[in-house]
Amino acid sequence: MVDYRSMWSDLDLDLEKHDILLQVLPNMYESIFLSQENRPVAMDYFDFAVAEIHGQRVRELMDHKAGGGKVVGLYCVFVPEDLIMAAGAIPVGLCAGTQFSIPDAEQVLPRNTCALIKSSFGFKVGRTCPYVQASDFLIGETTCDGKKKMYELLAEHHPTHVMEVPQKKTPLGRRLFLEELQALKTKLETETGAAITAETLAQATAVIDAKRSALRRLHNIRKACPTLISGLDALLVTQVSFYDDPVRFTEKVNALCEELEGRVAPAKGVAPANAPRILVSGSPMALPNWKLHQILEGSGAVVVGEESCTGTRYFNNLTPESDGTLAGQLEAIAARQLETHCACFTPNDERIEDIITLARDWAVDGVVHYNLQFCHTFANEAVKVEKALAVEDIPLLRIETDYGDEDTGQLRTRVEAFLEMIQR
Ligand code: BJ8
Repeated sequence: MVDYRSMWSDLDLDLEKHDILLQVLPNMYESIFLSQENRPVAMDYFDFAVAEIHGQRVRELMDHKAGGGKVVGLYCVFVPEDLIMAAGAIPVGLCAGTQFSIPDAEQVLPRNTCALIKSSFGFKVGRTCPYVQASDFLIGETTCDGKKKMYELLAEHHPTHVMEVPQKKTPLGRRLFLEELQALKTKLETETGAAITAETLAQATAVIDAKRSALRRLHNIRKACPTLISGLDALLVTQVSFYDDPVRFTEKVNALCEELEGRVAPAKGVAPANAPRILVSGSPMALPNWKLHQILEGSGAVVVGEESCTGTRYFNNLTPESDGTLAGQLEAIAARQLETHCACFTPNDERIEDIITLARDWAVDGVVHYNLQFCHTFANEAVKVEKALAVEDIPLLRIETDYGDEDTGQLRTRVEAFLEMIQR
């Protein structure tokens, strides 16, 4: 086994606390993922990517830095990875999905803040995430109020650039976003010393589109009945996409898809054909947040899709054709990013249409609306989701939770009652 301690020490991690985190993860992973039956062999790579999450991938980032490259940390899918890559930097989506980092955050942030915000902030102030430590700077965004105020505090601990995301997709909002991308381009060029050109940007966009296409391919495979891959595994693949090398990742997802496509004819599923099919919709599930999927699939359902930023909102949109100039490419990227139907927008009716389309096309028996506690945007939008699904006669279960275990028993009881109601 490779010893990464000196690398972690160079990154100024709190080694004692970090050891505790590393002790918890393998057991948790083994009981949730490795115990699943009929798993595709190609999931081996993703198991490896998680096992080495604080090891090999961080080493790759450090090697890149040693060669003069930069690493840029992000918290939201509105930040375009391809623009960062076009400047020769590596983008990494930062961890924000565990209770482990929350006590550190609560020393500073109000307790009644969404768990995702607290978890990401806690990783920085507790010095337990090698990715944030390896990042030369962070890019925040003005999506929800909690996040944008947290970034002000985060900037006291780590260089942070905040880009403005409009609240409405009006012509004015679109112009603002395009200007924000131009400002981000300038920032990236200043930090990296590299010029972003039409060529470097086209190459980077092609890499990101290929990654998204592979994830879309996997998502489409989940239409099959019986289901060929568990929701837990599919969610894990999307979570890994935020920090892994994009070219290698795309290859591995396509290999997984090939294996799964070979399982269609023999109908080699991971659950019985009559298992209730669930679409999860709502707040993102940042690594290692597997709580809801674990409860749903542990209760006999299969999750066949995630309408979330760790799901379709991340990979559904490819970059529209541009005229090939740098200005035209930036416009295309802005258009792509603004197709993200996040609850931070008003109105955001496209998201409701997305949920209904997914529910129909993936033949789901019910939708579970997942809301992180204290996330007001998704909580309020859930009212509209509920009304729209009632009109379509699609059963809905609304869940509000955080990263703790205290409500697991209660959630399981509610999930089991829901599954009984929708049982085929
Ligand atoms: S594009 S969903 S990744 S902002 S859950 S922190 S909204 S209080 S995460 Fe998000 Fe970008 Fe939107 Fe997607 Fe705030 Fe809500 Fe917490 Fe949230």
